[in-house]
Amino acid sequence: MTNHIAVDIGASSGRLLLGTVMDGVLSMEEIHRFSNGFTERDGSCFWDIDYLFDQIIAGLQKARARGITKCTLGIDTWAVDYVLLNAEGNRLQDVYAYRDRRTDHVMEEVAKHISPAVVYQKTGIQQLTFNTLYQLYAHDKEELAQADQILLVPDYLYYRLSGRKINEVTNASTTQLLNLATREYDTDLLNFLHIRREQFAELTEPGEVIGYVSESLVQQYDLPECLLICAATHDTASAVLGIPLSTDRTSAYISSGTWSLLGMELSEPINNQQAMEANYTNEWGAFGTYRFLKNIMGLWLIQEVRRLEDNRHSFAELAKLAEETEAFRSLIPCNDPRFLNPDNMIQEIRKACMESGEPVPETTGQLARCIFDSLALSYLTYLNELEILTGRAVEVLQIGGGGANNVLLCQLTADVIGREVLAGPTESTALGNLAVQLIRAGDIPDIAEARKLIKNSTEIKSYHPQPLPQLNEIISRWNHLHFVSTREN
Ligand code: LFR
Repeated sequence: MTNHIAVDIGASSGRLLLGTVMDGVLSMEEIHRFSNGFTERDGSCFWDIDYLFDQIIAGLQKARARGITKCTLGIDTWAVDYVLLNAEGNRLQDVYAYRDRRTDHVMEEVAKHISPAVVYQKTGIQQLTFNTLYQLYAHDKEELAQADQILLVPDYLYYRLSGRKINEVTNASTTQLLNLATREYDTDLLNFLHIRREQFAELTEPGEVIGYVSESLVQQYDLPECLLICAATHDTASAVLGIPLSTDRTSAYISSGTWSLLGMELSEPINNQQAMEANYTNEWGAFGTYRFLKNIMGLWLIQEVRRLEDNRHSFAELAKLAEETEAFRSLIPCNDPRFLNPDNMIQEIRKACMESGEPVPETTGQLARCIFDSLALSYLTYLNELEILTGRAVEVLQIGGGGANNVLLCQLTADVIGREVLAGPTESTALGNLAVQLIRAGDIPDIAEARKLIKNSTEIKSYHPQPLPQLNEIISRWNHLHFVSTREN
């Protein structure tokens, strides 16, 4: 029996999970969990990357203490954020967090020099202020020129463990610098940023072997012998692999965590005018797939409310408070950029309601209810768009990630979209990370088998739509809010 370890680090927490396959069942055990978050310093937002590296080491020490002497290991994290290294392989800067406001108006600035339509035609990536393209444009020019290597966050963590520098493709595609046709970094975009190709590392596919955790680390910290496999290092790429997508019905997915990523797995990208106007993205997936999806603000909204209330309530309590509150009382256009990183999320929600004439949510329950109702309605909007853009009628919506635990949101989603929702697995990201390791190790042949294994090994709950009173009125109220917000942005 082989031990496989998934390092899965999200914007709010990280963990190491141990996966093993026995008698056709993939079981997972958490070995180590830690919190994550960016901190503000002098008005800028940064991740503590050394802390994250130390947590991986701490998790591996725990694995060793349990008697694990050998394992494979894969890493996934959020996307777009980068580390600059000098020629000695040392970091040149603190790692900016993507919600940092230095890119607030950069998209407009870049559009003056290079047309967004050209960028989309080349890359197929949606316009988000925090794409690496815009972050690098906003970066100190001198420092960028000095950088010997540019690695994304998981690439850097692999580098710290093994000494090898790679750019894993599922994550590299979120830079908005990869060309769909050449499947390489786009020369025009690199020239525009004054970046040389050599500043990036070799593009590497999920499943490739990176090497071993260096002997010096193994000795110093008493770690297991650990073979590093290149996972689908973008957490959303792993999450989609880890959702056992239906093979007999047309299904869309939501990877539901800090973000709600709503989309479809495709074998060809869609980068036509219509997709560009709707701002859908074609992120590269493992095994020749594309994640045709939309970023929706997601559980970040409720995470912020919770944080501002000093974490007084658990997420389960917040869902319960919402459930006890009047439904569809206040709605917000939750994908409006104003919610990306406001000074105070609670005030921003209240302000948005005041401005649009919606009743202002006062209590915690009303705030939570407003968030869940608005999210469910935004899923309907983007699901409808997805169907038009792909020309496919979606029969079932599959939700993976922490949001699959939220019974209220799952049922609301089913009710609003009028279709079955399949919720689970909640650990889809770690499962997708492990799936790549299992395929590489030869334990399973391909992703179709991996998904069957995941389906047999995890709990998936079905939600059937229930009639909602006055749904049509609610939808037109929502459509109006959504329309005004998209027109203004
Ligand atoms: C989800 C995610 C999204 C990406 C955002 C920023 O965790 O990776 O896919 O758009 O975070 O990196």
